Amino acid sequence: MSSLPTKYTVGDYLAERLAQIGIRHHFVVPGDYNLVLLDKLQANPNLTEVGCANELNCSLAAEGYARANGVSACVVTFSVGALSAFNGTGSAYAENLPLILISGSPNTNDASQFHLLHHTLGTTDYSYQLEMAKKITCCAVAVARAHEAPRLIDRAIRHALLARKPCYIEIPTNLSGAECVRPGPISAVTDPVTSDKAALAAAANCASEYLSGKLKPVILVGPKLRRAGDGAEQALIKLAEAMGCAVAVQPAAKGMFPEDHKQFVGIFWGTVSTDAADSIVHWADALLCVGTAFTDYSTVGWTAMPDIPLMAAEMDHVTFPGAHFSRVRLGEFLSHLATTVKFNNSTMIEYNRLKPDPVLVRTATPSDELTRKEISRQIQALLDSKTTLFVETGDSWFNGVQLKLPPGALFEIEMAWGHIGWSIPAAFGYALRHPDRKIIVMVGDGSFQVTAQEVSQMVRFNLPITIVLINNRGYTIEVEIHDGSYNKIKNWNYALLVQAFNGEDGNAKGLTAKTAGELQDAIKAAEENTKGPTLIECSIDQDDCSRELITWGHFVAAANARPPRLPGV
Ligand code: DPX
Ligand code: MG
Repeated sequence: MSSLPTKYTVGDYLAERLAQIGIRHHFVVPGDYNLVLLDKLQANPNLTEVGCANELNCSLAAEGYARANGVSACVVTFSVGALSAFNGTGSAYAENLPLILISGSPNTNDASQFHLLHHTLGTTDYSYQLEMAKKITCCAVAVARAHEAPRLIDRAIRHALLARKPCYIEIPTNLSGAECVRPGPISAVTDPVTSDKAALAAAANCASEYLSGKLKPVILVGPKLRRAGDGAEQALIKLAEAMGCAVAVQPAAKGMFPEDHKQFVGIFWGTVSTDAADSIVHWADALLCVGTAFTDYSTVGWTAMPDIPLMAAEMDHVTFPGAHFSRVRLGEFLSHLATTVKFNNSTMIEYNRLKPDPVLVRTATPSDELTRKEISRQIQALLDSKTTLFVETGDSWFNGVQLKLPPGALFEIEMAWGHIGWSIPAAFGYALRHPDRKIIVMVGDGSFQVTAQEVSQMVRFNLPITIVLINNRGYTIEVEIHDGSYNKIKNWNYALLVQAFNGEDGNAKGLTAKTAGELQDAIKAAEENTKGPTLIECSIDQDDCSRELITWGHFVAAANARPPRLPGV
């Protein structure tokens, strides 16, 4: 094993910083602009290189790794690589994940000599990639001289860690091996910004006062709660118990408040909510929104946007009706508020009166044709405290959101960016960091076709991920929003395809299920396959989709179709 260098280069500097912030795997696709850099990263004993099939998948694998690890790195070549990796970088931005996108770039002499170069636009201005990266990262830097690398690398990484957003670092091909100083203390990059004490106390007092003047408070949890880190999830449980009120959770935050907690009242997703969460959210006279994200999708085409003034506790500030406090960290705010707030369980009392009875789920007989409901019933039985469930854009969102998470089970969804195909590379990246977890992916046929190659990395790394592929022969969610012949796709033999990825030494299994009994057998086989991924192709009727998807689709379609508003009208 190589050891840390005595003489540092730009590449060594970057490698050491990545290792120091807790990155153990870096995702790469090689190209001649980044090869020396890849050698330097490889030489660091604390980093493991993970090659991906293409840069889109590479960036999405890093996105998934950041979900598991808190931060990740994706290393690509100039333009032909980076422009594809921008997609996963966009996801990391929308989903609040610090992904460090690193791109090799042309030799520093080429721009001034007006050379035309391969992999570029065929003009002699090579700044375009940096300019593009600025729009989709919180900090984009291009190293132009080796002595500037430490300052620029540290600045980009620190910004990403603080903002929970991606950053971009561009390193010319002739600078990765150029000498530079060794890294200084890592605390200069990683030390968090703590709350301003006065602002924190004022925010907590203001919130307690506001809440004490209300009769029906509800907490609504959003996806930025987990992204905030700093113990925010645990602090929220303490706050909820101090308040005693109902706690509803947005779909993208499923699992961020324990579903077995007695104050959990379901997933608030407007008319497609679970457990009637919407009836209690819309009854509230104060809504404490913790890291929430209100989008057209999460508000069901704006039909479920709460119409009372909102109290918003964000990752680094809080805003109430009539007040705003900057530099207040979410975890600290929730902990502080838990000590000052008054107990008021009126919304829990009401919720317990109106909550629906548990739905009785019918168990299919083995010979019954497979249905969406039966797939959900069987997946539900698989979930345990070690499970992480990935749900892909499509009906898998709705089917997944309705499952009950046992304590310890985790849930991953990419609802803000919504890139079909995300779940395969993201689950792969996540699994490398959490090989101990039981990873299940619910994915549709259309989504699978986008990034199917990354199953081959699951094979390469012997990861026993279970992929439940729901084959409804097309883009069903799009059918519900707006139908057309473009929503039909070419059918594949998915089970055979994943076995093709085995080459001569892999352990992937591909199985098909057309009946309830076949699915049961396939799940058993998947559990026995501990040395590689198992894909179960579940064939269901084209029209077998959730009531929730249809309802949601109608409202989203209506929101999409609003005519342009004329100025002044
Ligand atoms: C598209 C979507 O088969 O799932 O359950 O059949 O809908 P369902 P599939 O995986 O199909 C997905 C399909 C085409 N969305 O219905 S959700 C538009 C879209 C997107 N991302 C990208 N391109 C297009 N979400 C990268
Ligand atoms: Mg489909």
